[in-house]
Parts: sequence; structure tokens; C-alpha cells
Amino acid sequence: MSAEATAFIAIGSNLGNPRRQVDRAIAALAKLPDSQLVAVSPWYRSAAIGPGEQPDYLNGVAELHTRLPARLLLAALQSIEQAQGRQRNQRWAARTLDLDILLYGDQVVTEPDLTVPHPRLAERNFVLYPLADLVPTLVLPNGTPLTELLAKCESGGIVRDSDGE
Ligand code: A4P
Ligand code: MG
Repeated sequence: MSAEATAFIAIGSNLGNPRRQVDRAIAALAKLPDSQLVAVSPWYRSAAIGPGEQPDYLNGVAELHTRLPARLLLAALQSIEQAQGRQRNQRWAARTLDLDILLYGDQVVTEPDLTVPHPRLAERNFVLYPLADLVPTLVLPNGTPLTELLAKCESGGIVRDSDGE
């Protein structure tokens, strides 16, 4: 059994009733083996970054305590996406559910199919805001405080979702 790690999971949806999708995703995360769902951030709405015309996204972050190694956690997240009808076609296409590993303790992973911390974490307000709601004092494995990334990121185009409180 591996040691327990604190993992932060980005949750995003812009298809198939995002509110319902993210609620189902939270219920599924709460049932992951060898893991405990300890917190869920508030939800945020933002315009989609990606090709073509797409509906707005609903985004949030979940905090897990888990003994699943990062790669098994990724596989488990992908099965939750599949169970919620995720189609993989074009990159950044609209999707019912996207679950990404933002951070896995202090681990740095650079493998072909898994990069942790998530490579686009630093530039995305829809990830930084909910992460900061959970752990305002968070410091990334490379020593950068989350507050520094927040100060630099674009603050426009994102709103707290009032139904998600
Ligand atoms: N992968 C590598 N590292 C990770 C990680 N840390 N967590 C690999 C999860 N997966 C990771 O992902 C492609 C591959 O990334 C996986 O097979 C996995 O092995 P995917 O979910 O199939 O495809 P994707 O999500 O379209 O690609 P990508 O590049 O991960 O997209 P992003 O960066 O996640 O962006 N706009 C708004 N407003 N809100 C959003 O949430 N999300 C995206 C997706 C684009 N625009 C958005 C949002
Ligand atoms: Mg993804």
C-alpha cells in the first residue's frame, strides 16, 4: 500500500447539463477506492477556451486524500469520464466531463500520458480560483506560491456560479 497523498482534481463540464455532470462526478469521486474526498470548491462559470463555438464551462476543484498511485488515480478518473459519456475527439472540444490531476502531493511526473503538476494550471483562472478557495496558502512543488500565480492570471471572464453554493 502506498503512502497517502493529497491530490487536487480539476473538474470541468460544458455539455449535457454541466451542473448535473459535476454533481455526479463528485459522487463518483467520493466512492474511489483507497481514497477520501475531503473538500469540494465553489463552482465557477467561464467561457470555453477551445475551438469553435462552445457552451460555457462549469469548473471546480476537489481535494482527495488517496493511497492510489498517480497513474491508477488517472485511470480511475478516466473511467468516471467514460461512465459520464465523455467522447474523445478533437483536443479542447466540448465535453460532458473532464477530470484532470492538478497536483499529487509534491510529486512531479513527466511521462507521455501523465504530467503533474498539470501543465496549464498556472495560466487558468478557472483552476487557480477554486484551488485558492480550498488552500489559499498552497505552494507548488517548484516552490511557487499559488498567490503569485493568482496575482498574474487574467481575472476577467469568470464568475462564481450562484446555484453552486
Ligand atoms: N494527461 C497528462 N497529464 C494529465 C493530468 N495531470 N491529468 C493526459 C489528466 N490527464 C492528463 O486529456 C488528454 C490526455 O492528457 C489524457 O489521455 C491523459 O493521458 P483529455 O482529457 O483526453 O483531452 P483534453 O482535456 O481535450 O486535453 P488537454 O490537453 O488535457 O486539455 P486541458 O488542458 O485539460 O483543457 N475552458 C474552460 N473555460 N474550462 C475548462 O475546464 N478545459 C479544457 C481542456 C479546454 N478549455 C476549457 C476547459
Ligand atoms: Mg483532461
